[in-house]
Amino acid sequence: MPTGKVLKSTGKWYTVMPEENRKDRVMCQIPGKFRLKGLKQTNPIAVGDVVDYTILQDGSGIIDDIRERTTKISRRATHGKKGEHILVSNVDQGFVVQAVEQPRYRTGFIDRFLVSAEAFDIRACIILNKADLGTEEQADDIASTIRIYEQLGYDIMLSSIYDPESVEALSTMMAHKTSVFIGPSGTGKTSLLNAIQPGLEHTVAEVSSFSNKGKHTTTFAELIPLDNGGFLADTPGIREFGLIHFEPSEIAGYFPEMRAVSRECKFYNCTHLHEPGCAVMEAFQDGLIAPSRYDSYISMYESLTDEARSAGSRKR
Ligand SMILES: Nc1nc2c(ncn2[C@@H]2O[C@H](COP(=O)(O)OP(=O)(O)OP(=O)(O)O)[C@@H](O)[C@H]2O)c(=O)[nH]1
Ligand SMILES: [Mg+2]
Ligand SMILES: [Zn+2]
Repeated sequence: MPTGKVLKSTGKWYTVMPEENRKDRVMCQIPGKFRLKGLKQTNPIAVGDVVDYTILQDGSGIIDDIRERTTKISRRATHGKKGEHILVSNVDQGFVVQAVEQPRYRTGFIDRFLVSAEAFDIRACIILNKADLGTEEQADDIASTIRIYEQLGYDIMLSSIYDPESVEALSTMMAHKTSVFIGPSGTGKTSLLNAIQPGLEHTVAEVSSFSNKGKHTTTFAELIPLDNGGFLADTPGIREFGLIHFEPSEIAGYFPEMRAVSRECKFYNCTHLHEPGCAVMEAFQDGLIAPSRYDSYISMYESLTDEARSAGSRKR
């Protein structure tokens, strides 16, 4: 039975790349049993999945089995649907793509992504794209943002589709690895993909039609085989990275700068929000934790407790 990688899913059809031929594509469908199996997920088969399939007489395929995922990046399902939505599976590294301007980067988005990447055990990198749009007055702000993440051990880089060196640096980081771009609409994910892999010419928004609200240009996640031996998944823009499967008490453990100091808190179940003898709040006051990071922690903690509360009241 042939094995392949799911590159794209458009509802009914899955585009599968056979393991032995990166140039070939087989259009596959899934039998109903997968829909049942994937009850907790809005998508039973995700981009990046490795599947076994059978070729039918008309040349299309039927997916028979799915290999265990080594990693996955999921976020909360949107549009009022329950459960998780797997953005991509079997990835080595996730790039959170933000823009210097249009739309201006938000550290809250970056931090939610980093927490998820820590939890999913995926290497995380941060891209600040559209560096060419940076103004003099922003320079300090950008430099201090870069410093915050570098000190925490994350890779963070400025890029621009008009700066070939930055594109080359990204491409080098992706060689022989599976990577994914995640970020708000309009930050330039597809543009960077097109720059990394010339000849693709995937649709990007026209500069004139692009508003800061973000018009979604990419509508399906797609995994692209790169000439450098890697794979890169382009995904549709998302406004917020919805956290999944977290207890509020777990969050601090996914903030590297809070993880170590929180052991010194007076109370073992310290929330680091108001308790006396809290080592995290002390570190924050001493300037060892960046205000933007502590803000992100509070915001994530509160959104998860709100959620737990409303889930509890639904049950009653
Ligand atoms: N100045 C500048 N503009 C850029 C850069 N990268 C992308 N753009 C522009 O930003 C707009 C949006 O780019 P896209 O690549 O479509 O953005 P996206 O992140 O794929 O958006 P969605 O598919 O909606 O999630 C386009 O008009 C691009 O030309 C850059 O480095 N500098
Ligand atoms: Mg796009
Ligand atoms: Zn504490």
